[in-house]
Amino acid sequence: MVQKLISRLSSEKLPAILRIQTVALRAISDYMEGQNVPQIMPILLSPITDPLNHEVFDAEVSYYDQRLQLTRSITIHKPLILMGHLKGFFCFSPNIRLEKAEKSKTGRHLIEFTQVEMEFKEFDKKRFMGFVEGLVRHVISRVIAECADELKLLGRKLEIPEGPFRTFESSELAAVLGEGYDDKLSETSRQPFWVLSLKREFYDREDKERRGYYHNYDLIWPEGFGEALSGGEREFEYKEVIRKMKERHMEIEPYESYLRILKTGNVPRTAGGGLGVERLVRFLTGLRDIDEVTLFPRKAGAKIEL
Ligand code: ASN
Repeated sequence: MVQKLISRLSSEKLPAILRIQTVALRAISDYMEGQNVPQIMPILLSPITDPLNHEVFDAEVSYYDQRLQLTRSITIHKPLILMGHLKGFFCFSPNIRLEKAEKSKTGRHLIEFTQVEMEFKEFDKKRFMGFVEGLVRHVISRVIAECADELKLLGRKLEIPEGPFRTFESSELAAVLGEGYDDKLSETSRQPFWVLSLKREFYDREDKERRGYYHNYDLIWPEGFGEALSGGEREFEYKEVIRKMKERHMEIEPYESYLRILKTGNVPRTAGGGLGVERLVRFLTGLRDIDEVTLFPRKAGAKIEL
């Protein structure tokens, strides 16, 4: 096992991967700054975190008489940050998700990863999707321009995707392709695409006139690289949030402060999402397994040695 770690850290691919990652992260920061979007620091501990729409093991710590969770995402916190004068923000947000071992098969699930969290006041899904398409095109064009040697070493050919990206309704894809429709379509696609309206966590907005329709989206990488980003317009009304929490049989008590803030009516309508950094690097480098872009193994189910 130690030998494997040694060869992994000595691989000639590593400097190339890290150079591409460095250029990509700088391109993200530049794009945000160009659009006047400030950066916030991560939120790592909170009594509440993303319930997610799949099961993971708890990652909790005790602090005096409190139980704090290591954040699985900061999605719940994001709209609250926009209660005042801030119009939007982004964050390189590290997350812990103690995934079940079966997730290792997807090639894109880590138990420790970083996502680019973004959230904007007065954005609807269309505006957010346009913003993200600009971001993706900017990042890819920077990597093509600045990392020719590294891409060559990795045998990776990248193209700047044309916009606007195609959009598909999840229900239509499911009817044609069945389970795993996003991965199946990703395999045969040459360009990133969006999947709309997925039944997900309580915080994504459900249409009041059309129950069961969610104003959310996933961005999917092409060439079989699968999910890149998920996000949505948010539920910002107390009544809707509480209804959806009950529908999902969630324990309400830990969310008390959050709910009290919603009840004041100060939380604005927002839209946002989170773009996986390691998934982005995996796509840019063309490496098939997400495990190849991290320094130490952090794959679902992996034994953590160092
Ligand atoms: N951060 C994502 C969002 O903004 C969701 C997630 O990480 N589960 O919607």
